[in-house]
Amino acid sequence: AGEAPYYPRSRPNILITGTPGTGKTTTSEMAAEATGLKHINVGDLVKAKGLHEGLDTEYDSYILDEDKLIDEMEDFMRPGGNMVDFHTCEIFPERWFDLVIVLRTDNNILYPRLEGRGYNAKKINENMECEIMQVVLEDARESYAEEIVIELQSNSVEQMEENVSRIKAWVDNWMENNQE
Ligand code: DAT
Repeated sequence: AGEAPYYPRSRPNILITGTPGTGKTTTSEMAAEATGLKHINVGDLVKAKGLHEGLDTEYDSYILDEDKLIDEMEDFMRPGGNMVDFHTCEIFPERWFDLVIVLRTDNNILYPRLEGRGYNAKKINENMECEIMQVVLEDARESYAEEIVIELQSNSVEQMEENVSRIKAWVDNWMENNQE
């Protein structure tokens, strides 16, 4: 297969990833509002457009059709300007993203968040283990250039606000450095 062509972007694409419950959707919505980038909730997109192969009843989650998802996203990712929110990061083409944020939450804070969502015990345990083993962080470091992957703590509202400010500052800086 040939190398994918590189398209210069007028605005950056940011990936907000992390274990479920770490605050991706809340942070992405606030950061999208602050930066003018578009919040793309990939889980919602998968459901709305049927980009899956049905429900995994054991974990009560959809089985992704990755090829369909990438095809669906390519057109709006190419020009940039997206704040992409998803718990998995290694399925996307590396060239899509200018910044990858991995949100992290302490065990004693994450557990009640997941319980509060009404997840079954199996799903809670699976997600707790994912966070403890830093699965998403390691996947991000394997899938993207080291210098674009940033780990941010997301335990409190104060930290979330700080994270949004950092993302906003990063976008402002990118825009300044990427003007034609
Ligand atoms: P995710 O999209 O990663 O699954 P979410 O944004 O839906 O997570 O957040 C899950 C719940 O936890 C939601 O009720 C908001 C709350 N929450 C998330 N991040 C938080 C933070 N940094 N401080 C306090 N509450 C937070």
